[in-house]
Amino acid sequence: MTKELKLYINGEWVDSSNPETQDILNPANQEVIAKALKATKEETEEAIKAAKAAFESGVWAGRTPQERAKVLLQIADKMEENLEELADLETLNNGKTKREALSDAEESVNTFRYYAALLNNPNGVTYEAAEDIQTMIVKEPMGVAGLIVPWNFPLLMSVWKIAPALATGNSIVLKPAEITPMTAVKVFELIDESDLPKGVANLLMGSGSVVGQTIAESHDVDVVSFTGSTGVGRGIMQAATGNLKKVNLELGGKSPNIIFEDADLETAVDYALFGIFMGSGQVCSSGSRVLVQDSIYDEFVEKYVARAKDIKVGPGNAEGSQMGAIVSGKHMESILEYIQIGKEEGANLALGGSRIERNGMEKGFFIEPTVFTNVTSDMRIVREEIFGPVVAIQRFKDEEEAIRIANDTEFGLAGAVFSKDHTKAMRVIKKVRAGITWVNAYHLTNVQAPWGGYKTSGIGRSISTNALEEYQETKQININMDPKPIQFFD
Ligand code: TAP
Repeated sequence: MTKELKLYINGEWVDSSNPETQDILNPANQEVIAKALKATKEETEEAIKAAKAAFESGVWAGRTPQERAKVLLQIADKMEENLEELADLETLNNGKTKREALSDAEESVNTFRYYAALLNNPNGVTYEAAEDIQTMIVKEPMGVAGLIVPWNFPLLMSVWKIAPALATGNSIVLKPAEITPMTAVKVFELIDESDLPKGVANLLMGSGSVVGQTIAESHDVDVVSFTGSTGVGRGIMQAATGNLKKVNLELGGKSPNIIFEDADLETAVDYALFGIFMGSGQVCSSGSRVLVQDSIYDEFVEKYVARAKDIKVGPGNAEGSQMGAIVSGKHMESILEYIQIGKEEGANLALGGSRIERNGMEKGFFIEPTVFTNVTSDMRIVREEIFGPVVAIQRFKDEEEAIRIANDTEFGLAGAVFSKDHTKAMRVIKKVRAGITWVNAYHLTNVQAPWGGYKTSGIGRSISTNALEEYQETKQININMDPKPIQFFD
């Protein structure tokens, strides 16, 4: 029988009054793998109320950092024990390869452990502000954190929010993307087995327009952390104005990957492939614009296309698959539409461009690695986020032009530079207006480094110590060490 995914409110798995359910599909073959309940507005409000009551009772916020760390480590251990299952569920529901899913699952465990470790550090400052006045700066949890997650990294993006929000003593309400709830449900099953008090963590499946919007608008939610598209992010920010809740937005990108003529060509080609085709290009930080210096452009393209042609596309759980499925039929259509737009705009389609419907991929959503060359900055395939395995390779003359083209975008999420001249590479990367950057690499990152974008790519930072601040209030306490009248009106 198909598994039914229930809502998790106030420490219980519960039904919804909404008779409508969401079929959860395997994008590699369109098989229904589960049915998810869809929370109503009232049920969303109920979950928020439960989170608020748990926060106000102090069952979690009132625990010592060491006690909270212990629970985070418990959750990490349980996730580690279930690593294979988490990875399999992610592959099944999102379409990514098992290798990618395993790496996400391992990083999720690391993330819980990292925040547990941070809790053992002193947090706060105290200083003598004036004679007999000692000032303390303390950090406090915000209250209820609304966490809204996209479908491209359903597990890792959930954990990137859950771990710092819980570490800092908040209660949470998590909404996964409607089409990819499988791993979030598994994480909550593990949370349910841990010592986290009831009501602190709540999980709601359902639509963005009902559940997501209710979270963003609720006056009982104190901070909303959202990862998703720039368009929806704008709406979240507007919805948050009612109670002026804190907003953390991780949004889209159209990131430049600049390859200079003095780069190690093999390395640059290799990372430029990894930069866009990892996750089938459904990665916010993808290097979807490769900028190559004129003098090596043709050689680069030749090598790049030859390597891209060899990428083995296939079901994420099939032996040898290097690039998995696109998450949904709807998203696949949107990518194919962009490929058509690219052709009509006059870009040269150097590789791919079609859906794959052979070799066991007949029923799934698969797209060939697609390479456009001879593109210009005014083309929509260069300006808009496609969020698929489609790369645009553009020419530049010199350093100045590379920087100008790189920054000619509304986004500012990521960027990279390839050159053996480290001084030049540093000079250029410092001028790229983006929050996540690399020199002679792409996509490599770690939980200790803040993640987020400039410009329309977002506000605030995920992971690292920065993420603690996203879920904390800061208070100054001024202590009079020698209480006597101030005599201001004498
Ligand atoms: P969105 O359509 O923006 O959806 C993201 C989440 O927001 C989903 O849970 C969605 O729910 C929910 N949502 C939709 N409408 C909402 C509303 N009115 N109010 C509140 N929540 C709402 O993005 P997506 O298609 O899932 O993901 C792709 C986008 O995310 C890309 O642009 C990508 O760049 C971006 N992304 C960015 C990052 C970082 S770190 N910057 C990471 C991953 C993805 P439903 O699923 O129910 O619609």
